[in-house]
Amino acid sequence: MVDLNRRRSAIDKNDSNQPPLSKTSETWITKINSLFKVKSLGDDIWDDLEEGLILADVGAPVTLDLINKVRSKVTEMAIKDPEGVLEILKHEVKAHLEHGSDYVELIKAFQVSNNVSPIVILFVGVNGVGKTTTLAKLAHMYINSGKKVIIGAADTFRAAAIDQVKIWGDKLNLDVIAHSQGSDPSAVVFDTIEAAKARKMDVVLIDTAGRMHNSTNLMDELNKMSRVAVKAGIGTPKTILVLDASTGQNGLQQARAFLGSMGCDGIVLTKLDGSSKGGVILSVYSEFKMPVLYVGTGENIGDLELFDPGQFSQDLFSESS
Ligand SMILES: Nc1nc2c(ncn2[C@@H]2O[C@H](COP(=O)(O)OP(=O)(O)O)[C@@H](O)[C@H]2O)c(=O)[nH]1
Ligand SMILES: [Mg+2]
Repeated sequence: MVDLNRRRSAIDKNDSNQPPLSKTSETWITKINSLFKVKSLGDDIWDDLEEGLILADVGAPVTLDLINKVRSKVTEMAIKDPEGVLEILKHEVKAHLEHGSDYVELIKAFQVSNNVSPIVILFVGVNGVGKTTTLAKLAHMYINSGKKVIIGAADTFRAAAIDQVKIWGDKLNLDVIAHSQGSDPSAVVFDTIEAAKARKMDVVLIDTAGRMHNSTNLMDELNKMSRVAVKAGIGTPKTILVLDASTGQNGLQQARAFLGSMGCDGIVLTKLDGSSKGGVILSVYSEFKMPVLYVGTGENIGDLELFDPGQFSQDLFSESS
């Protein structure tokens, strides 16, 4: 079982100097770590490991894949000591999170160079996952690296959604292009891009809705927003899919259904603080064929981190956990 008391105390320590990702790891990997704190390995180890990974939200396919890989390496290398097996597990988790060169290419895709036409990023995902908050956090990151950012409030489903973007815009001192509630989201995208070109912006961030007010298909609408950007002459926009880690495997399925045939260019996994068991991060690639780009670790503007697979797998199995 996942130790919720320990989890809570980790959250209470939120403001300590501990790196946020290690808070996530404290719950489930503690349990898995303890499986290997024995003198010799029993026959139950693989079943216990499987249970531990599933409880940690890793998801059955990835769990089985990981265990198969670890088992065959352990046999091949004739490893008998528990610590040795744990080392193999760490190595396989890291390899799984890195996915070869995919991750490095991904980071490059979101780097913005000056003096070229602005990059447009659409934030998509089901309701409540943290799209708007993530947009604001990413805006903050781009501002900190000296980029000029403008926001389009294309979630026109609720007036409150438009207000939420405006509030972030005020806080960050950024221009927000907004129309009235119920208006055409693509028109907002068009106006935001025109404003971006006129004001020589580097980055255009577009907030979108998780659903539509009318019978229009949301996917059609998102595709239309993309076409608007292409027509405006600044190339195909990038799409960031936002996922909520606290909804675990269900959240991944929901997002997959939501995304349908539409692809995405990057994934942000939010709410890795809170009650998230974190293991879902290992299933993201299997579902979307894309590594996680950023992780959200709180509700504040600074609570977004570039995901570092090497560091994450270190944290997961660190001695302090
Ligand atoms: N704890 C935590 N809360 C988050 C995070 N990201 C977003 N939220 C919260 O999740 C709720 C929904 O976020 P919002 O950005 O409005 O979601 P949207 O409907 O997808 O735009 C808000 O209360 C946010 O403060 C995160 O990384 N950690
Ligand atoms: Mg929103």
